[in-house]
Amino acid sequence: TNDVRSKSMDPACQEMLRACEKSGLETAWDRLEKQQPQCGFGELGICCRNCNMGPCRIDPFGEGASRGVCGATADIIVARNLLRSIAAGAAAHSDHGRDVAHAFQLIVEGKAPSYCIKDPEKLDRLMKEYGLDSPALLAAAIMNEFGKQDGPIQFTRRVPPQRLELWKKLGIDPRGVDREIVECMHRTHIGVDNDYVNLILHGLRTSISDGWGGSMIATELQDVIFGTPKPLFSEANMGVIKPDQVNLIVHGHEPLLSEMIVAAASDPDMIELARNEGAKGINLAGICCTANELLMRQGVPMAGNFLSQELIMATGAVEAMVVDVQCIMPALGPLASCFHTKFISTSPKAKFPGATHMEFHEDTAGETAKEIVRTAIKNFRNRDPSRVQIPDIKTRCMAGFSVEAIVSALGGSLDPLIEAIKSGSIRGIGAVVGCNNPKITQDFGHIGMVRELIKNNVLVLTTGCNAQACAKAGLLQPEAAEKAGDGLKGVCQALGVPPVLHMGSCVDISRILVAAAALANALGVDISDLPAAGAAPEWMSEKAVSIGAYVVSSGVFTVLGTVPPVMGSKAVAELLTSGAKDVVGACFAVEPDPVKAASLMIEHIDSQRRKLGLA
Ligand code: NFS
Repeated sequence: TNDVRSKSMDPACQEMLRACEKSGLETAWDRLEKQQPQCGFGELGICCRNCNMGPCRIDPFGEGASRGVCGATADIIVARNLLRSIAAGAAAHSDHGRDVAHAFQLIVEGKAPSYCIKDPEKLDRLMKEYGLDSPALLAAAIMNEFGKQDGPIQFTRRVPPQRLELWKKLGIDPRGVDREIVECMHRTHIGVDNDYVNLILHGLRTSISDGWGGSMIATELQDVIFGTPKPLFSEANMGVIKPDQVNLIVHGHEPLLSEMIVAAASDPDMIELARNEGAKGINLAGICCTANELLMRQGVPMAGNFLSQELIMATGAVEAMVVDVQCIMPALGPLASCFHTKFISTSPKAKFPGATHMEFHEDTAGETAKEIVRTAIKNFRNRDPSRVQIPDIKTRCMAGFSVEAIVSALGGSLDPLIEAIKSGSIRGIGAVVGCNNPKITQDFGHIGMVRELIKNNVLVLTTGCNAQACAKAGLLQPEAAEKAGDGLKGVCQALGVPPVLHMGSCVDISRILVAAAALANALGVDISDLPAAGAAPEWMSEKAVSIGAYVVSSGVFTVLGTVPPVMGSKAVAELLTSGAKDVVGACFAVEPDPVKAASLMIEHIDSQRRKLGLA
């Protein structure tokens, strides 16, 4: 039991980890153990496989090779590897954004009959922002952001003027989403960019095309199509899985598919079919950012975050786990074969061993969703009740805090928030986001940091797997205000909101950027002047690398809880953790201890307050 406690602090996950151990089911934690010791060169970022003269590696102790065959030093290799990670992360977010933009275009053209426009007001606002007067023109203009050659990406113009000037001066105002990502691959090819500063500057540019480009496009158009989130209540953790119903778990990232499944699962014909099969109904729950998307707009409960995925399947009560793209462990295939669970892949971009592929296309989305739901229902009779174990643990949570919802909760403007910050009842803002990583006890980094921040009157904005960790730990309930410092507590209680505001999925970190820009503009300062800090306490994905880069590029000091593979180059590590401050007005810090990391954020917030002349 001591052992499961070091793996996860979530009691439901602990229970399932024990169950897996007992039945000999392997999980990510076991596989991490089998990887020990992990490659030291890889950890430091000083191995290079970019050409076939290699693979090369640099001796970190200075005794062996100090250059690769081409002559690349540790600085060059580390910077190139970092750039490729940013490219992959930005590509993932932006390809998601492209899919949404494409769907939007089909909807506008009347070619995706399963969808409609749920937020026409937001659509109007976007048309105005683009200076266009028809949805078709807007769709074309947004699609064009990806392939643009010379910029600008429209949403980058949402930043305060000082920030835009700085980006232009540094040459990192992105020219087009795809162009920057392609250029990452070009520059890191053998014999192209071999200046670590030049490489990293392009990394910043690419990441900006993600945060203020691809990700923001995904968020904005998802709001237009599926509705802009409003505050609502739901539940989180494995206790949302129901023993007497067909359990359909949606996992991945893009709401294009999962929203259709929500609709299909509430179809009376489907519910009747489920009853005929002996189930009391159809129960839908989410994992990873699909969960966040469906929670934010539909109140669908969340079964768990990234490291919960295998454990949720291991409950034996899942009729179908439906996935699209990103953060889906290929381990789910072999695991599904130990149960009756159908593991269903849906994206032409993401197939998995052991999965049934039911390909999803916008024009036939509703039909495919129904077929998937039917498959899950038909599978109910194959469930083996003797193998079902569902931890009886779930927590109430409040979500749905889009920027629009926050502004409306504040009575129509951000002024009350600004006043609360000025008066010091709210000391500052902490954006805490990102993954789980089995190198850190699941949720321990998230919860330790968030608790410390709210205790010190820092209002926390959350997305991604951090939001789910907070939900599971009860921090997304208005009652959690009790755990906040007096100032923050008062504000939350007056508004009836939790001290930790769930703003959505990881592409929805774009909402945090929009909020930061609005706050900065209202105060007449740059984002880098705000009493705000970011953190990713348990990050693991390349998407998180891109996020970290665009958050820092936007001017927000950011603390990472797991060590990025850059320590093999003193120069790069120093640029990221201090030099960047003189370039973009913000930098990274690395601190695995969540309470210490929170202190770094609070110190930063306090020094920003002093600079703004606030007590
Ligand atoms: Ni974000 Fe969402 Fe979670 Fe990490 Fe993966 S789900 S897009 S990458 S693991 S926070």
